[in-house]
Amino acid sequence: MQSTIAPRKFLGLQLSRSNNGVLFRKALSTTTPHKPSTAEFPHGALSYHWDTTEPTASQLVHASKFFNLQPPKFLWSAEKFKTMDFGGSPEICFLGRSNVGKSSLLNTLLSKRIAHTSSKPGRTRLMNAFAVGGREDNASNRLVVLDMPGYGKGGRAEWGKEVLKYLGKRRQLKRAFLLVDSEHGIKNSDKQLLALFQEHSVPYQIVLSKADRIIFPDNRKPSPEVLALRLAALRKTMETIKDEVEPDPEGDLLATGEVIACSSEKWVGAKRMGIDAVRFAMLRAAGLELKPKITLAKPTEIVSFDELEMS
Ligand SMILES: Nc1nc2c(ncn2[C@@H]2O[C@H](COP(=O)(O)OP(=O)(O)O)[C@@H](O)[C@H]2O)c(=O)[nH]1
Ligand SMILES: [Mg+2]
Repeated sequence: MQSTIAPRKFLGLQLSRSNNGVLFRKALSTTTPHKPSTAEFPHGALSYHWDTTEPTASQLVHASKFFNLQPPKFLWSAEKFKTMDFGGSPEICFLGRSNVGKSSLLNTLLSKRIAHTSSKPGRTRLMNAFAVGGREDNASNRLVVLDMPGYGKGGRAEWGKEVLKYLGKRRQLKRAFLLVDSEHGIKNSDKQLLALFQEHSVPYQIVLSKADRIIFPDNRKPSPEVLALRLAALRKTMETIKDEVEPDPEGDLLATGEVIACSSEKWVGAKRMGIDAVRFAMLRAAGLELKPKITLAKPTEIVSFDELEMS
């Protein structure tokens, strides 16, 4: 590798002298990809909680460690519900239209390119299961995550049948995560799936994918005003989704009262957009999240009303 000393800038060119004294030049990119620091980016604005508590900083750190302590394990692939392996660990699955970013998100969440991704819709044809956390000999602290075939363009009806059986019958399933494109919102095919969740009493949650396309569409640092406008647009999408999944606030609710926007591709400082928040939501769905310590109040003597000394 060519090491350099004392680079100088001149007319948009970076002049550098290599170790052997030869001058070479590099064009200075005028479109340097923007890498905003964590401090300047309001990560919390990527989530909208109307019926859940926001995770604390230590819960997010715990979630990140849970997913990174050891590599995820591929468990099984199944085309048919009846050929799926049984297992005792809680399960969550990712569903959504073809190309919405399910497999990419899974790879990012699991910190490994373990699920197959493609720019062509309909490439995930099987239900694929991966294990996160836990140990070989102790599956109790383990989460099983499923990547599912997509529907819509590129999806196939017969896979849909098996996915439906899974949704209706799988006891280990704790929550289905429905991935919706941040730019396009909920489509008709998503609505059909929402109706199926209701029909089969499947708890679910919406996650918005590809949020980088809304927040950093040109991959450059926006001014604080522009960033605020883009975050407001994202918030509006999340509020619309709330209305779509929760038409009757008094009804029998299967929807988790939160939406998280994330990106599988965009780093903001040392973090990817929304990824730890999604990890936390997955753990909370399975009851594996870091629980806040509850400090009990000191027992106090209960005095009946009659015994109260009135002054
Ligand atoms: N900009 C952007 N593109 C993404 C993101 N996630 C996935 N993609 C792209 O979307 C396409 C489909 O992704 P994939 O994960 O295979 O979608 P799936 O069919 O739902 O599993 C691929 O070309 C990905 O590179 C994201 O967070 N941001
Ligand atoms: Mg896929």
